[in-house]
Amino acid sequence: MTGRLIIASNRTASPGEPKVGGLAVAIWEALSERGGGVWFGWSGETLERETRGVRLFAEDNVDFALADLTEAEYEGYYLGYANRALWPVFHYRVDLAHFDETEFATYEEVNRRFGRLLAQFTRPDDTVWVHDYHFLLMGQEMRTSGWEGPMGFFLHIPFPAPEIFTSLPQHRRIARALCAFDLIGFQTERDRANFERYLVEIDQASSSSDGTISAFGRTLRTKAFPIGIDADEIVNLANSEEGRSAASRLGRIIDQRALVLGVDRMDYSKGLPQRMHAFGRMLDENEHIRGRVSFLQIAPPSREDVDTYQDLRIELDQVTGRINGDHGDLDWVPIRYLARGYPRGMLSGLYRLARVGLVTPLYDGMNLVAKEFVAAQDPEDPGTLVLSEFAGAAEQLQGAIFVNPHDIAATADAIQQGINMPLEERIERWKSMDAAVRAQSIAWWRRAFLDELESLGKPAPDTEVES
Ligand code: ADQ
Repeated sequence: MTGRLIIASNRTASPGEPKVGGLAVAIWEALSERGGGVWFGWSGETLERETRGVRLFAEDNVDFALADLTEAEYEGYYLGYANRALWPVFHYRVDLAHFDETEFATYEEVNRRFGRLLAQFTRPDDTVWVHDYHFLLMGQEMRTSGWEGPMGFFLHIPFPAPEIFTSLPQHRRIARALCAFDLIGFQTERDRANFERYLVEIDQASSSSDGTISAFGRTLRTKAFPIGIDADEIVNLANSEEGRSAASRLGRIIDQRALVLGVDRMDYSKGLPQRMHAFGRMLDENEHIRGRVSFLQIAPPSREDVDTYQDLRIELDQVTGRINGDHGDLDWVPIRYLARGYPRGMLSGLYRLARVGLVTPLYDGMNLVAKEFVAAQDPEDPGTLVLSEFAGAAEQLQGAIFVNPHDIAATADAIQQGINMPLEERIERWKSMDAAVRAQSIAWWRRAFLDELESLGKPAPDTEVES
């Protein structure tokens, strides 16, 4: 392909600043590699009433095109429909979902406005790649604005079973809009199959074994592209001055105790209270382990303007206090819980120090922490990974100790198994996981998606989408 790559994601990297984090680097490299491109998204700024259109910044051969949101848009589109309806439903938490027609109307309006803005930047030979649940309607808006070229979408979060997806009052509207894309990428085969089943069972679509689906008057391809990491980057970070000094700082505090480590955004999908209860239960049941193990949970608060997230913070404070009060001693605090983020170098050093990585989301699209934990290990003395069977990463990391995170007793056993696992078994399991992490890296992910999209060619001109 010769044309430019046009990427749309709700948040972009900051123009002119180092690109930090796997996804930001992957997108940046994809754009740079093409010799030119546009990265379009929300500027991160909210203005009281009027927005300022799109602001352009050039960095090397990439143009950043950033649009503001009004405060009402931020409330209805971002905090509202995206994070109070789509996020919980797509993570199987219909009980936490808040369905509000006016929030959906704002979500639709922002997708429309952003779709039109983005369509202005396209040239006929470009390729468009839209990311994530903030922009589910954008493809259709782009088609309505006249864009006929190749256009793909990648969903970073799970796609739920049709029985759950249909709880969204606007499920059909969303599915129809998604079918405006030529290729939809999912994290796992499980997600892809859920989407296909929804279209076939609810909307009488027809599908074939290669993931091609015909629905709403369009033919599109669906496929799983599990997102990955740059394993060598994590190895270098773990061995960097920053990584080593973080490990030695913590090492001094925990002394000779085995480190159990959790690193997550503070989100109810990550299963944090359940994980702490499981750790408490493991201490209850294993008197000999008390005083010999230390659990560090790093969880910076996110989306603090959404009530459910404030409730989670309160719950975590209580659970940790309770377990530490019950089990702690003069010279031992069982759980260290830090409600703040740390630089990637420090995290990588801590991953390497840990005996057990605890990654137990109740549901998760992929979970890159699981992969980063694996990559950071010392090949001669690797830690073990306790992994939720409901994380997308479970499809690839077969060497993990799998748990159902709702099963507190089984998770407690798994933590204990991780602490006590003999070196030989740890090495064997780690090798298989490291090979999987390296086989489907972040570079593989972006190339695989774009190769697939571009192999589909331009859609026929008569493939209009009904609105
Ligand atoms: P997230 O829900 O944010 O991402 P995850 O994939 O675990 O979840 O983390 C993304 C990145 O944030 C990782 O690189 C990690 O190092 C970093 N991070 C997490 N916790 C941190 C902490 N406490 N301090 C500092 N950094 C931290 C969404 C989906 C996932 C999917 C990703 C990518 O929910 O399922 O894997 O997108 O597609």
